[in-house]
Amino acid sequence: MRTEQPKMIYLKDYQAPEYLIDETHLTFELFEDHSLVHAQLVMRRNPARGEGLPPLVLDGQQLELLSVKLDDVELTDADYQLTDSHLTLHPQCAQFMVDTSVKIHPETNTALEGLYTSGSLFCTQCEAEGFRKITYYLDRPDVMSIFTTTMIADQHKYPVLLSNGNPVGSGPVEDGRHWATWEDPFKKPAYLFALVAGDLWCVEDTFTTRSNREVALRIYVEPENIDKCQHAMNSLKKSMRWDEDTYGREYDLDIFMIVAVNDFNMGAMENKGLNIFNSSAVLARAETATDAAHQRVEAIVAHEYFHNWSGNRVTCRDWFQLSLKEGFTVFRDACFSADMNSPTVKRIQDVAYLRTHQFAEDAGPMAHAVRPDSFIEISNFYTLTVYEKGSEVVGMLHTLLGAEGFRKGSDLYFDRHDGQAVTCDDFIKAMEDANGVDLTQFKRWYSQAGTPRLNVTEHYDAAKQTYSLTFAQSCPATPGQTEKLPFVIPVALGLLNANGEELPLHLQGESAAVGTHRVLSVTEAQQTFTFTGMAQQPLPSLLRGFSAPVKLHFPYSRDQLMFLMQHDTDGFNRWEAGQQLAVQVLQDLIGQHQRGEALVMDPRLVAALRSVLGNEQLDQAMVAEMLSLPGEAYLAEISEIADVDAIHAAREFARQHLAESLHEALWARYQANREVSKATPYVAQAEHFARRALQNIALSYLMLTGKPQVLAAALEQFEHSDNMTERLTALAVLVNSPFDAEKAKALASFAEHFKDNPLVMDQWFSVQAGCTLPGGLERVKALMQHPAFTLKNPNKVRALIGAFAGQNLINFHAADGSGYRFLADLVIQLNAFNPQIASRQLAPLTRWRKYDSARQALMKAELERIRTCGDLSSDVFEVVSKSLA
Ligand code: B3K
Ligand code: ZN
Repeated sequence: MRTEQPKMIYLKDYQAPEYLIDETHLTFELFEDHSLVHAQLVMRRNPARGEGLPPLVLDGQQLELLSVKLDDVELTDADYQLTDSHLTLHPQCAQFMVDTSVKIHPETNTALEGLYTSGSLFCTQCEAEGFRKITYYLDRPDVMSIFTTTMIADQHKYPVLLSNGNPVGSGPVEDGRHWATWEDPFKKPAYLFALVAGDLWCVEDTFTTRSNREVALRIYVEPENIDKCQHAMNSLKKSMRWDEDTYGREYDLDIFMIVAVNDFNMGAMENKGLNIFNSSAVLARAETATDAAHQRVEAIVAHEYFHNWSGNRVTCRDWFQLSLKEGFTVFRDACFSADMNSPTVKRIQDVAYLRTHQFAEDAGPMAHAVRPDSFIEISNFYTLTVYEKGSEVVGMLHTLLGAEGFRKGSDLYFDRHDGQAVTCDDFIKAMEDANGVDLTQFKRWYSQAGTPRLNVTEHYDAAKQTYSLTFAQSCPATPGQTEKLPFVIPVALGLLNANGEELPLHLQGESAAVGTHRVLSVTEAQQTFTFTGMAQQPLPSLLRGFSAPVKLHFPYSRDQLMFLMQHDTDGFNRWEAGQQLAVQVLQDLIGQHQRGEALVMDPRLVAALRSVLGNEQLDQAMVAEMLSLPGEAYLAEISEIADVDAIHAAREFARQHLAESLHEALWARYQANREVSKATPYVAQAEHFARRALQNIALSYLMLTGKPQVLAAALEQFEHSDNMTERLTALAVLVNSPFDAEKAKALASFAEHFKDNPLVMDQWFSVQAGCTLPGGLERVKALMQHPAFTLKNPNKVRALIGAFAGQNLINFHAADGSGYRFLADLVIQLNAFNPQIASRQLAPLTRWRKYDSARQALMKAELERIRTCGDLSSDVFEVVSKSLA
C-alpha cells in the first residue's frame, strides 16, 4: 500500500536505461518462513546514453536489504540511498558488479506477484513489474540479461527445482536440503524470469523440430492431477508444429516446461522455457472439463508457446508497447485455434466476445488506445483493448497485406529484431519494408482509442447499371482524445443477386472485375465506391468475417437479413445476419416492455431459426451459434441507456417463445444428438464439440417449456453423461428451472462427487452465480460461506463474484443497489491483499454511465466509497479515480 498519490507515467517520457545488466546470477535459499535472494549483477554504463556515470537507480519493493556490495566492496548506509521503491548506488567506473542479499516473504505474499507460495509450491509471476519484489534490479523490459539461477531448498518438500533455460547441475547440501542450477543462454528481460519449487510430477514427451533437434517437453502438476495433462501436451505439440508451418518459427531450447499452479492471477505466463499456468488453463479431461475448457487449454498453451518468438525472442521496449507482443500473439493463437477447429465458429465466438466486452471498455472511462499514452499501474492495461483489439489490428494487417505479404513482414520482423526490445512502430516498419507499402495512416489504430462507427448507404442507378456504396466513418471522443482522424478500415465484401449468387466486382475506374469477394480500404471520413455492370440492384454482404473492429450500420430490412442468413457465402456473415435480425426483434420487445405493452414477437425470427434448425447440411456448431440469441451484456452495450429489466424480460420472452414454437424440431435434434453422445466416447474435436453444442442449446431451450419429458431428459443427461460438457449444461438448466427439489438434489450430488476437485467446484459456483432467478445475491453470499470457497484464490473469486457481477445482470443491477454495495465491499477487501484481482472485479461498476440515473447514483456512490476507504493500491486507485473523473 502506498501513502502518496500514485503517479502517471507517460510514453513520451521514455528514455533508454542508463545502465545495462549483461549477466544476472541469482541464488535463492527457500525456507518456510522467509527466503533469501542473493543477486550478482554484471553491469555496465549504457553506451547509448553517452559519457558520465549518473546514479544507478535499482527498482525494489517489499525487500529487506541485508547487504550490498559494489565490485566486492561492502557498502555502508552512507554509500547508498534506500526508499520503499528504489536502491540508489554510485558506480565509479563504466563496468562494475553489484551484489545484493535480500530477505523476502513468499509465504505471506497474497498479491501473487513476485515470488509466492501456492499451496505447497513456490512459484513466481514477474510480468509486468514483479521482479522488483524478488531482488533489486533494473526491472524494465529493455534491460535484457543472461540469467543463471540456483535454488536451495528442503529436498523432501521441494524435490523439483526449476528455472529458465537448461539444467546444469544439482546435488545435496547439509540438513536434508538440496540445490539445482539452471542457465538460460538467451538474454531476456526480468519479467520472463521464473522459478518453481515443489513436489511435482510430470508427464513427458518429445518434439522433433524441423531442423531435427529433439526437445524434451514436460508438464508438471501436483500428483493428483497427473491424469489431466494429456490434452495440454497434445495442444503443445500441435502448437510447435503449427508455428513451424505457419511462421517458420522453431523452438530454441532443449527443454520446454509447463507448470500448473492453483493460485494465479491470470491464465498463464510465457516465462522463457518455463511457462507457469493457472491450473485451469492446463488440466482437462472429459469427466472434469467442458468442451469450452478444452478449447481454452488448447488456446492458452498455444498462446504462451507462441510468445517464445512474439514476446521473448523479440520483446517490448517498454510497457506501452504491450500489444506488440499480446495483440500479435492473440492473433497467432486465434489463427491456430481456427485451424485446429472450425474457423467460422472461432471467428463468431471471438467477435461476439469483442463486441460485448471490448466495445464496452472502449466506450467507458478506462478507454485507451491499443498503445496507451499513459498509465498509473501497468497491471490495469492487460485489457481487452490491448489483447483483443490489438489482435484485430494485426488481423487487419493480415487482411490488407494478404497471407503471403503478412508472412514476409513477420519474417522480416523476427529476423531484424531477434534479441531486441522493440516498439509497435518497429513491427509496422517491418510490414512496410517487406511489402513496399506505407502504413502511416493505418498506425492510427495504435494511437486512437474508441470504436469507430461506419455508416454505409447505397445508391442504385438502374439506367447506368451502377451500384454505389458510401462509407462514412466517425469515432466517438474518449478520455483525453476529443478529435479523431479517419482510420484505414478494410471492408471485406461481396454483392449478391436476387438468387443469392455472388456478382463479379467491377469497380468504376478499374479495367475489369476482380473476383466476387474483395477488400475495400476505406481511408477517408466519407468515401464512395461504385460498382459497374449491375443489371439489378444487388444486396451487399458487408464487413465479411468482421474485417474491422467497427460498429457497422447499413439499413437492412428484416427480409434482407433473412435472405443473407440463407444465402451469404460467408459463413460469418450468415450468422451476423441472424444476430442483426435477432437484435431488431429484441429491440422491438424491449420497447414494448418499456411502454407497458404486451410483448409480441416478429414471427420472422421464429421462421428463420426454424429453417436453420431444419438444415441438416449446416455445421451443427453453426446451428448452435445461430440459435444463441445476442447476450444481455451485448444488448446492454448497444443501448444508449441500458434498461436491464427490459432487456432481461425481452430476451427471456423471446427464448420462451422460441422454445415453444420450435419445440418439436429442438426435441428431435436434442434426442438424435444425445443418442450419439451416449454411444460415443468423449473426443475433444470440432465435430464432437459441434454435436454437444447443439444438443446443449436445444436442452436449454426445451427446459423452458417445463415439460415432464424434458425434465426427465435433463436428469438423465445429468446423471449418465461421461463428460462435463453434458453434465454441467444439465446442471445449469436444472439450476435455472423451477424444479426446486431436483435442482437441490443435483447440486448436492455434484458437490459431493467433485468436492476434491477445485476446478470443478469453480464451475459449480459459476453455474449458481449465473442463475438469473430472483434472490441471486443471497445465493452468492451463502455460497461464499461454502468450505470450498475462498477469496484468496483468484479462480474462486472469478467463478463466483466475477460470474455474478459480469453475467447475472438482472440480479447484479438490482434496483436497490445491493449488488453494487456487495461488489464494492468485496473490492475493498480484495484491495488489501490482491490489488490486481480487486481492480479487475471493479470493472462492472466503472460502466455506470450506461444505466438509468437512479442506478448511476448508486454505482457512483459505491465508487466514491471505495475511493475514500483509505490505503488504496495503485491498481484500484487508477480505475476508481478514472471512473469518477
Ligand atoms: N503475459 C502474461 C500476462 C501477464 C499479466 C501480468 N499482470 C500472459 C499472456 O498474455 O500470455
Ligand atoms: Zn500473452
